[in-house]
Amino acid sequence: MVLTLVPLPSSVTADSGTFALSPATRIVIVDGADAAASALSDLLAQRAGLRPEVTSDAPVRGDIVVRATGASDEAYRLEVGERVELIGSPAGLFYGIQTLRQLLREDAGAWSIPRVSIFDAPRFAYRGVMLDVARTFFDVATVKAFIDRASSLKFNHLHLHLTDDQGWRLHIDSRPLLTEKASGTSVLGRPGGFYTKDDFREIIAYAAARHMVVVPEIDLPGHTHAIGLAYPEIVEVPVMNDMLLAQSESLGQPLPVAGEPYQGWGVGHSSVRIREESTWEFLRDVLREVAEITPGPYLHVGGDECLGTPQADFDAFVERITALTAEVGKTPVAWHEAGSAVVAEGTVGQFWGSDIPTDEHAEHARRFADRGGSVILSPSTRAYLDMKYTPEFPLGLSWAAVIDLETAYSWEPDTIVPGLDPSAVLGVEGPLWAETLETLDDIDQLFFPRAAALAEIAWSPASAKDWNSFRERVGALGEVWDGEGWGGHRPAEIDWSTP
Ligand code: TNX
Repeated sequence: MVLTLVPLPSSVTADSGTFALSPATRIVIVDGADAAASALSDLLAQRAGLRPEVTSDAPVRGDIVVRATGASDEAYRLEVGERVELIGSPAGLFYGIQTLRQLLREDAGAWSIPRVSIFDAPRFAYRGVMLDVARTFFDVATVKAFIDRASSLKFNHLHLHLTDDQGWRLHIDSRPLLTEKASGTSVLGRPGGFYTKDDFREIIAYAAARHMVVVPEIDLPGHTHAIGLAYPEIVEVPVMNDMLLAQSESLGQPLPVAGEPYQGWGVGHSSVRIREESTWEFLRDVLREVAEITPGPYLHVGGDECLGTPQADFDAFVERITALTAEVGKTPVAWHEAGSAVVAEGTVGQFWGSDIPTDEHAEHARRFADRGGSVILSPSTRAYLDMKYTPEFPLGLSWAAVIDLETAYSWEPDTIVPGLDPSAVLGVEGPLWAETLETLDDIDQLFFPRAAALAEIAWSPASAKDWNSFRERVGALGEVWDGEGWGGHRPAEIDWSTP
């Protein structure tokens, strides 16, 4: 029998037989595993129509026991036999429940779980996905739905790309014009929007309950056209580049005009005024407020695609903005270009070059490790969730690559950047840029099943990676995702019928 698990656990043994669920099945809480018990009860209600009694009585045969260890790691143990025993830290119990979500099976109206013995813990500490809410604004409900999907695959960081040329999406009390004047539109005439601080706190709490840490990004010093709609005195006039002009021409998209909302998707034309002290007053206010409402350790400050910015200005900016981020109490994260500068000690670099990097990209990525930081791998030719699956796929872009499922699966984070010590690899992240996305269904189309490939790279031991095994296991997950009401693409290279 194929165990339909993605990501594959670090150790799993399948026994014969099943554990049958029935209206008499109880959930027994041991040592304060209340949150896990209620998450499990919700899962069984939603998927199997059962509402098990939750109790702290002594467990008996036929019960599902959830036991909290109080550890702070992400490991869990799951034994399914005459009863079910799930043991772990709070995060571990949550991941054990995601494993159960994938194991639950229905046969002629009866629900069961195959007998298994699992010990599981992740390979990487940082397992991220990114949603671009700047190019297309997605409301709180959609972000929560995205968190549901990502956390089910054991991702533990949600990077929100909150600002870009097309819009500013988070309210800042000290700079109220940002959301008043610079959030009204998205790319290509789509509606805009923004999160109030309460909205943002709601997203953070929803993510935290699913063991995901929110990483807010304020993209600087480029990708800042929208700031000019609110505070024109701190941004430069747009600087055109050949790629932008060619793209605008071939796609029939508008070019940026200072002081007007930008609705094209070409990049590299905007910058804040790097040498103005009023810019730094603005940045201090913004970063302080973002840090204040962000419980997680990271604050992403961008650094990508500053095509019109002189190198010396860019480097000076990066040095100062990463220092400022540390000053407001957060670990800075920046796209790998920022490695050209002397980043603050401990800054995390996010590599988005090709899986066969140019010497310059690799050099920039290594600089973060030289400064005591680490690197998140998001090679755009493998991990970008916004690339098309096939040249004809209706959604997504293809500037980096066309990424079918096998391409998304078949890469190894430790060896992407030559000369980078594997101990400096913090983890991986799949960015989902939103130039071509309008709805949750569009998000699902690009997310499922490729995010499952990335999840296995992020979580499972490198030695367990096997395309044929993955292919079989992911095929069986189509039914699970359907059962959750999650859509997605079902590429023909996979057999989606249940074994
Ligand atoms: C490159 S990746 C970008 C984004 C675009 C994306 C589209 C990176 C750091 N910058 O501005 O949205 O390509 O795939």
